[in-house]
Amino acid sequence: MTMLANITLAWTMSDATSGVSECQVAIDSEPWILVGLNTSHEFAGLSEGNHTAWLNVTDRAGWFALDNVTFMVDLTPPYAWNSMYSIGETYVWVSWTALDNTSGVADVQVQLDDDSWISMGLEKNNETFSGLEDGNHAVRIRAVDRAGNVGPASTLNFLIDTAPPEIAIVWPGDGQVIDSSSITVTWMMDDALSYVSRAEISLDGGSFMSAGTDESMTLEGLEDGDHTIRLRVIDAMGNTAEETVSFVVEAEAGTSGLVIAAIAVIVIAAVLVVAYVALRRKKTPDDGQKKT
Ligand SMILES: [Ca+2]
Ligand SMILES: [Ca+2]
Repeated sequence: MTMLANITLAWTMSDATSGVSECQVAIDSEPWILVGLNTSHEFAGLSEGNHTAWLNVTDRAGWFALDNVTFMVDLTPPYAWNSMYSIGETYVWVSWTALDNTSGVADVQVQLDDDSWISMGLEKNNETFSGLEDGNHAVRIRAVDRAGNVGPASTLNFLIDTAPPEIAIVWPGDGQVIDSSSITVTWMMDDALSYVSRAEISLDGGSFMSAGTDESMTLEGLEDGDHTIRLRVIDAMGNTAEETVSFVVEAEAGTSGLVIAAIAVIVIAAVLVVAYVALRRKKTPDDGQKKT
């Protein structure tokens, strides 16, 4: 669909001696149109591009004066788009490119969230918005052409997240005594603004082992004694939360308990045997006396 415009040509005229007789107007190379003593005329259906409007004013003596004006019809809005961006901890940096194939770009305007549009002119092609609060934000960029047409906005949606994830170690409890050399550490984690990227576990100051997005990790071969586990959870923006839990492993204590019980049984059995032998020894002399 070809877009067309209606343009009104307006003028002033005077003739000090005989007075104006009549006016004629023309557009580009079209024929002259008689318009009497009117001082304006609308040219309908002009296509986009450059045009020249002509005015010919004749006085009663037959003298005439010519004038013309050249102008452009621009009905196509310009375009602006976000070409690059960078999102920092509490800021966003955006750059843009703007284009208008008809009259040319006159201004680029930028808007943060619901703030007012800011004119950037043609000198700048980037802007930084800093001090942004946590949450979702949007930067919109649009261009205005020399005819005043406002182009569509190009929108960059982004998230600012400076809050660490929420975490809690569920197992083991702090100070807990565990009778096994194997332990499954479990925890809960969540991130309100972005998402949890990964969890890591360190045992007794050792290097962190990634648990991915799991909420548990089994550690085996723990020696008896005090142990410390550090849980580190990292969100999508690199914010980190840490929690530490200390516990005691007494895996060997259970076995020694059994050994003590076994020894106790043996001792009791030995005592019974000794008692039985003693009883028999008491009886034997009597039997012997009876026999002799
Ligand atoms: Ca345009
Ligand atoms: Ca977060």
